[in-house]
Amino acid sequence: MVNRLILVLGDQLTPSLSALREADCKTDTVVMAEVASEAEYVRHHPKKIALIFAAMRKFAGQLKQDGWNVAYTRLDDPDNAGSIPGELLRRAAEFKAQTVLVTEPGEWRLIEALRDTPLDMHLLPDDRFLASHAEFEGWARDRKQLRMEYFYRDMRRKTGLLMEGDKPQGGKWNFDHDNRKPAKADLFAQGPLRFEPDPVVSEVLDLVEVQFGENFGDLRPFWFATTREQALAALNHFVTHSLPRFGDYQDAMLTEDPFLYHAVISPYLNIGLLTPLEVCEAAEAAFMRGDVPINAAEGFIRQIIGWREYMRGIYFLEGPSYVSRNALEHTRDLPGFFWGAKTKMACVTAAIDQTKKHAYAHHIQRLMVTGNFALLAGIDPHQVHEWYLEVYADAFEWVEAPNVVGMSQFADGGVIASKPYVSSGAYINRMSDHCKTCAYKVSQKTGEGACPFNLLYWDFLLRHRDRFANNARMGNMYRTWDRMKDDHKVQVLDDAKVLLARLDAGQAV
Ligand code: FAD
Ligand code: DLZ
Ligand code: SF4
Repeated sequence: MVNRLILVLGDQLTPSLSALREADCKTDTVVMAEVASEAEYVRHHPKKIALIFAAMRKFAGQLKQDGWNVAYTRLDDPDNAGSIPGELLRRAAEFKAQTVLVTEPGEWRLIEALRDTPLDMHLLPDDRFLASHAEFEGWARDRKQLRMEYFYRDMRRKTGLLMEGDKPQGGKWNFDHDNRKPAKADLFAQGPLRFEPDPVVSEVLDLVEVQFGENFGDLRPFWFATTREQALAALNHFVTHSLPRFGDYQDAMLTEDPFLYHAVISPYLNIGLLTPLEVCEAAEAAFMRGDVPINAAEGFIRQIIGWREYMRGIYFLEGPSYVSRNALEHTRDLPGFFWGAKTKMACVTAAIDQTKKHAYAHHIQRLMVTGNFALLAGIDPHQVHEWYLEVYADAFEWVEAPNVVGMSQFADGGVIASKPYVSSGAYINRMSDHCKTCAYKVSQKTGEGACPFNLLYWDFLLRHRDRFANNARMGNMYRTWDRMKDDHKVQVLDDAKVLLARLDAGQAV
């Protein structure tokens, strides 16, 4: 009998993982390792590291109870080789094994590192996702534009979710039109289910505090789910309390409420504690019972079988160079306020404070506040990419990079987005309560107190006029600009220049 190692990574904590399905618990050894190379290749938020280590330890414990041989390496183990390939080589020598089974990692960096080892490496498809690489490639082939909406419809047909025969429930594929309600200050949402640290979590928190306490982000209070049972309870809590209003307030932002009606399950989905299909089935069942309206159920399911799958498809289709794209040739450094330095912009302060506290910000904050600012200001997209990869508990490259490099920064030149996601302060004012307390005035278009988003919006559009002027979805913006008085235009662009110069000089904006 050949001894085999079964590698299970920190974001592969799913009992039905393809590598575990292929393995034999009587003869194979599962290898799991907390390693410096994964924890340090970017400076992850301490909460993200704690989530992964605690969930890994508990998953390993469960595997042992289920009868598996598990070789688990803790970060502070003196024999720890410091990297996944290093740990595999060490365990291969220990167990006299040459063959490794592993479910394909979600990052090119690690796929390449595994392929480079001298071991007999078998990479199995990650079938926790609905669409295989071949299926996505087949869908993308011969299409001029890779728009998510059409991919999503195929996934609805494939899964049968919210389908009546071959027709979508409610007569429409997409109910987004009903999902644009702005935030009201008295909006009351329960927020996510929180879990008290148990001894395993507490031990991990102490380790992370010592090893990664200097990284950006608050380690405590820590309340994430770290087992499948807890994650299922968090999902159930969301479906009961928040899903009914998820659709209505999906794009809303409130200074005092980071979570609103969002699910806060992406960290659990992305490390494997939940599977996408079971999450969608829970939402569909709530709709069928009459507990949630169609716009909520459809909107939520679209995020998962549509956007989430589509992003992964793009990441693997476009290849390892995708993360380095910079179609708009943006080179400015990321301003210090992304790391907590002071900014007078109330919307940015709220998004970054919440990120620091919770390793979480919801989609519109990521896209229309921090992402929008970085794009308008012309920040180097690679720095933006690394920031997002570091600060969010749900950030793994297969999903983070297409969202940041593609959707948010347009650095892929339009593979994902048909136009850049940019807006002036008016959008943020409509969807949030931030502008009421801001040092800047959202209604002011020029001068000292003008909202920076108002100034940078036009500066961005003018900088890139050659590229975007003929984009059918952007013509209106340029026509609005062309109708403005010349002296106003000069003032806007001069004020934007001053603002960018202050940013470059490291002054508070
Ligand atoms: P909800 O709003 O409740 O949505 C439900 C689920 O839908 C999420 O849990 C998630 O699994 C899925 N989903 C929604 N939108 C997307 C999307 N655009 N791409 C993929 N899945 C989606 N999501 C990540 O999981 N990891 C990331 O690193 C990440 N980086 C992002 C960076 C930027 C610039 C932007 C604009 C979006 C990013 N997203 C990322 C997508 C989205 O912001 C998060 O999935 C969402 O905020 C997670 O919180 P939630 O569980 O409360 O989501
Ligand atoms: C993100 C992460 C961290 C911080 N630490 C570990 C670790 O110590 N061991 C491990 O197996 N995985 C870790 N991960 C998750 C990997 O980085 C992840 O598998 C790859 O980025 C591919 O998605
Ligand atoms: Fe943000 Fe501008 Fe509103 Fe201030 S005024 S909160 S900077 S959009």
